[in-house]
Amino acid sequence: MTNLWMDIKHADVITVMGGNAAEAHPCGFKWVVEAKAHNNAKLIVIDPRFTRTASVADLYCPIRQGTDIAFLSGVAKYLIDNDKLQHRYLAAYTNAAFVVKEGYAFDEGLFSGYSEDKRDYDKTTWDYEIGPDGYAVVDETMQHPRSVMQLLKKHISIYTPEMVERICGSPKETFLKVCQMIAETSSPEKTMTSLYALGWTQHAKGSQNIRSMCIVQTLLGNIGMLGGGMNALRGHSNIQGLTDIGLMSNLIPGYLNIPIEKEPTYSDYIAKRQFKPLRPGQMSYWQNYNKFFVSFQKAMWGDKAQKENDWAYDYLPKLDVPTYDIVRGFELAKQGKMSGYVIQGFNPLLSFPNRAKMTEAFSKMKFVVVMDPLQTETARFWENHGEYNDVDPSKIQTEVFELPTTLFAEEEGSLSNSSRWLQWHWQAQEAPGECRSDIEIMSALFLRIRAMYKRDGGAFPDPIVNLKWDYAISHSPTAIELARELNGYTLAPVTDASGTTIPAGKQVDGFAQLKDDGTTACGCWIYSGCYTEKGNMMARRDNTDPGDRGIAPNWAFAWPANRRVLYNRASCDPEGKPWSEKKKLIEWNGKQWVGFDVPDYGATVAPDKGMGPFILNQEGVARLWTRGLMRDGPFPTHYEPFESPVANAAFPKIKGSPAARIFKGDLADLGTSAEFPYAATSYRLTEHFHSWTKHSKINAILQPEMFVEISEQLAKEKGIAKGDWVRVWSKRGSLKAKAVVTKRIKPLVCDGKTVHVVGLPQHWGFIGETKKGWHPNTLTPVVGDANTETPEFKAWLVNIEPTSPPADRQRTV
Ligand SMILES: Nc1nc2c(c(=O)[nH]1)N[C@H]1C(S)=C(S)[C@@H](COP(=O)(O)OP(=O)(O)OC[C@H]3O[C@@H](n4cnc5c(=O)[nH]c(N)nc54)[C@H](O)[C@@H]3O)O[C@H]1N2
Ligand SMILES: Nc1nc2c(c(=O)[nH]1)N[C@H]1C(S)=C(S)[C@@H](COP(=O)(O)OP(=O)(O)OC[C@H]3O[C@@H](n4cnc5c(=O)[nH]c(N)nc54)[C@H](O)[C@@H]3O)O[C@H]1N2
Ligand SMILES: [Mo]
Repeated sequence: MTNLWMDIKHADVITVMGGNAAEAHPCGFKWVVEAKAHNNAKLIVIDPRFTRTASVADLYCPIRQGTDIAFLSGVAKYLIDNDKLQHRYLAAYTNAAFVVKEGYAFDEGLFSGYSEDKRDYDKTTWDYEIGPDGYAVVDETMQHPRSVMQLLKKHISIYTPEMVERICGSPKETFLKVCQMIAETSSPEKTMTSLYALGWTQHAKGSQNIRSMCIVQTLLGNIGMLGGGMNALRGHSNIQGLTDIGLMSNLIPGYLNIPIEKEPTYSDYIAKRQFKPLRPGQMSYWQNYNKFFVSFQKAMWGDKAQKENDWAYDYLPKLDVPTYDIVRGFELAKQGKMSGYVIQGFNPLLSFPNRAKMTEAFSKMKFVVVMDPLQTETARFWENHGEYNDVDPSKIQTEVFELPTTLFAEEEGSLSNSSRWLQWHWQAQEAPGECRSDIEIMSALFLRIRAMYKRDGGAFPDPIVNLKWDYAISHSPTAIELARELNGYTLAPVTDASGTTIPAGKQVDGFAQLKDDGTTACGCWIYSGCYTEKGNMMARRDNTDPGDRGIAPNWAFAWPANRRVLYNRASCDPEGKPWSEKKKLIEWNGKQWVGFDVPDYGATVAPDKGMGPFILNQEGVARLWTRGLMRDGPFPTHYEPFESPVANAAFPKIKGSPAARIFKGDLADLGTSAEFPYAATSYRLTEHFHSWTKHSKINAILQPEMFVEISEQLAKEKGIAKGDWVRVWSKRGSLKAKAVVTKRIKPLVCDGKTVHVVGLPQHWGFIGETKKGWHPNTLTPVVGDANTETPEFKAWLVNIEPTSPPADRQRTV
């Protein structure tokens, strides 16, 4: 979230699109209810299904899954055509006036530089024109034909209300009502918050779905504002923490990156990351990258990371491909090139796409280690469960090790929530049986591996044998020890910007004190400030909220620097005065920035210095056009899902997202709308959490078995009655479930064709207290988002027919 949960209460308009917050975030959703009750806020829900969130909306608009870019580009066009823009914000805080380099082009759905063979772009032309002064060229009139504003107008010109209806199946009148409600917030006094989750991310163009709304929010001046922002409602209790800590093959904690093969030396690596300002007077905060990086290396390898060995740069792996993401991992396993998998809190046999492929991949591995407090289908992938898991164990040689772990309530530590708050929690009870915490298991594993390397040597044992591991009990580091390391500490006396000298061996106050000369260590720079000399900031529980801004600065710790609303400098006009007194977050008092939140800006940088509010960006402003930063284009473009019921009405030649990676076998596994005419999607229910609550009796009673939701119209066409057993199948697999025939799903008309939506909730498997059933991933295709590789779980094709119950569910008379 750019903003935070409590901030939603200040919104004037709330758009839930690409998520179902009432169902999946029922506790956080109370802030939506609060905004409706006390701020006269209007709730808009845009979803293929009439959801629990839609049931309390002021306006519900149906949409075909996978078409949000067309819809939101249509909204942006409406705002521009009807002059519903926050003009001063647009001119001062966005790149609307920047001039793009000659050579950049967009034609028939493709940007300049496309290579069909590589399914990738050469992005050389995706940049600004650079003037003789070394800075990006700006045309303040925004009239230059290559200014971002003119390019944007042209790019979205095709998304008329008629085109939106053709692509999305959203009735034109409802679409226009949505536009009008959203347009109200172009006033500096009014804000809209955008709440989204997987309905946007789980598409081959997931990141661009989000970008589309960023464009809308930027045109409206809603970023950095109270009750505004782009707010990703996160998944598992610590999934925000997972991304922050960089648990991805291409990341280092704090959104730094793992080097690539083409960066063999530290100087190659760092030259590409310490971005120089693109406008006079900008901050470009990533210029501090080296301080965060060197401090990270010191936290990892202590004395072994020295200036002389480039801070142990050689200890880091160098990627030969963009990522070793999970999709690639299972592809390699299927090809017999990945022989083992240590799985920690993950049940991929159910939660990853194309079950048949997953089973094949697991069957080819030598070993699988499952660390989990519960039994999972993944740990039992080799076991025959009749038609629910029809495998032959005698043909599977994979060795499976199950290591029982503790659950969050059995340990202390911190969880990072969607608001970027690091919240400490305390142990509630002792763990049962022989289970151990994840930390203890990983530590034991590490200590044994290190001992083997010390004993036997190897090609390059240095990164492992030299890892700094100085915890009081080496096989059991405590959560506090780890938190202190993430915060960072001094290794020698350090003088900060205010001239204060901090002695060696002290916790730093924040990332501003980190150095690139080896005198500080820090595990994750954005978490710096969470555990200082004052103690555990994450354990703070003072909910005092001056000015009722929803900020509560002394409750837990928010990254970065305990800042609650990102880009909050943009809540003031260029002179430093809040756009709206009612929505004041910070202001310039003549000497410094003061207010309810920690300023996201140089604390004493005066407004007349003209520094932009988006201080991490080289240009200091928000990007309507993203240069070469996205793999699939600087503007979002409507592409159909890889399996789609209709052709692309905007760019008929293009199938799927042109820059999304897809492996050969997975491409061959795609079906067509002739064989599989219905548009399927998958989603959650409040009563279950993924596949683990099926172990709990109460949840199993509340939602005992798998079902499939279809419209009354499709049910009639297919001769399916409420409660009948149906078979749903795709090119990749087949499952059985009971039919729920509902008014909540209605057929859509897209480009003159009736499209039926088939909905599959995703909480059942073959073990646990619930009835045996299938996960929708028996059916889903393997293709990921072009930028993140998140699988396209939300839009694929199926067929459906009435069927007989599974053998164990047949009634005997
Ligand atoms: N009770 C409960 N809560 C949970 C979870 C759980 O399992 N149970 N899981 C947690 C996790 S890990 C996550 S990531 C979050 C997910 O939170 P959400 O994303 O809110 O959950 P989903 O049910 O996947 O909802 C997606 C919604 O998007 C809609 N949708 C699908 N495709 C599209 C599309 O192309 N466009 C639009 N506009 N809408 C679309 C679906 O109809 C559905 O209503 O929930 C978290 N909360
Ligand atoms: N078709 C379809 N597929 C999807 C999605 C979708 O919307 N549609 N959503 C995707 C999303 S957003 C997500 S997040 C994934 C979820 O996919 P998974 O993460 O595979 O699903 P969970 O069932 O939540 O599995 C988490 C496991 O962690 C275990 N666990 C809990 N606490 C601990 C702990 O402290 N330590 C350890 N070691 N284990 C623990 C639980 O017992 C559980 O078995 O599914 C994805 N798959
Ligand atoms: Mo998730």
